[in-house]
Amino acid sequence: MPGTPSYPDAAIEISLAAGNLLRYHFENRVGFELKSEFDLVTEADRASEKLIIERLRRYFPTHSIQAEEGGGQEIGSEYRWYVDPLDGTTNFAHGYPAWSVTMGLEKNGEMIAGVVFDPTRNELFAAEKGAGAYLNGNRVHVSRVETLAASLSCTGFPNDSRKTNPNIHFYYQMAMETHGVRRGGSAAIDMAYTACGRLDAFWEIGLKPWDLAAGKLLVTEAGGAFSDMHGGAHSMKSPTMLADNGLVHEELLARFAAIFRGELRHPMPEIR
Ligand code: 2AM
Ligand code: CA
Repeated sequence: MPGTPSYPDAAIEISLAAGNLLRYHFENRVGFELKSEFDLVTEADRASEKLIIERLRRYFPTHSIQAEEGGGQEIGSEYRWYVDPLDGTTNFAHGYPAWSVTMGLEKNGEMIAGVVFDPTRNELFAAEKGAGAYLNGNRVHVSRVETLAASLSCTGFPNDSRKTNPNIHFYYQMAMETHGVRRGGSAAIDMAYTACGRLDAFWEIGLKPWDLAAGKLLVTEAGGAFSDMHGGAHSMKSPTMLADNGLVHEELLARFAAIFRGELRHPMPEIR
């Protein structure tokens, strides 16, 4: 179709437009409703998704789309867009400035383009398969930190499974053994930060494909490692994920293996 942008350019153009719409909602404190006990969905999630899907359909009518709020359609294409119209809705709804719009394109099961846009800081992270990862047009790489002890990592807790989520054990152990663990609230931003070296590692249990599709490509194109938390290959169906700079990968997996086995280095201290 004449005037159709390339896949990365389309992802950039559409996420900028959606992000600007989200920023308007954020600044005007548009109200939110409860999806379930802890799951928030705002008018902004839906407005952003509508904008993204309309534009994707216009540019690429034959592509499948999987979007968090359900507006996409699986149409059996070799191309599939994963869309999170607002990643970090809880932060957004509370007025906490750490949220993003993210979208990634898969071809025959392999990520080929991905974007994470943080409208609060005007930071656009973009990656294309084989062409590297970029922040506002400048090439980025993962960090060079070599040990877990010297690392800054990050994790998150999906809203619907917090009571049964084993991740608090990983969070606790890592917080005791490293420079610190952040809990950002937008998995897409956390992976983008791992790609550009602000974080050395990010892991999470229970993410959905739209949360991590773009982040996965960003981290691998920035020279990092991406696997599940046992060190196996990560697929969109994997229940766990680990992204890191590659240098701390083996040490991190060894610590995770010990935590999975219940060998906690720091047992619960007594409260005096
Ligand atoms: P969201 O804001 O788009 O829901 C927390 O690190 C991450 O978990 C966020 O990216 C958040 O994305 C995601 N998340 C929240 N609830 C979730 C759920 N029920 N299932 C999967 N991911 C979820
Ligand atoms: Ca979302």
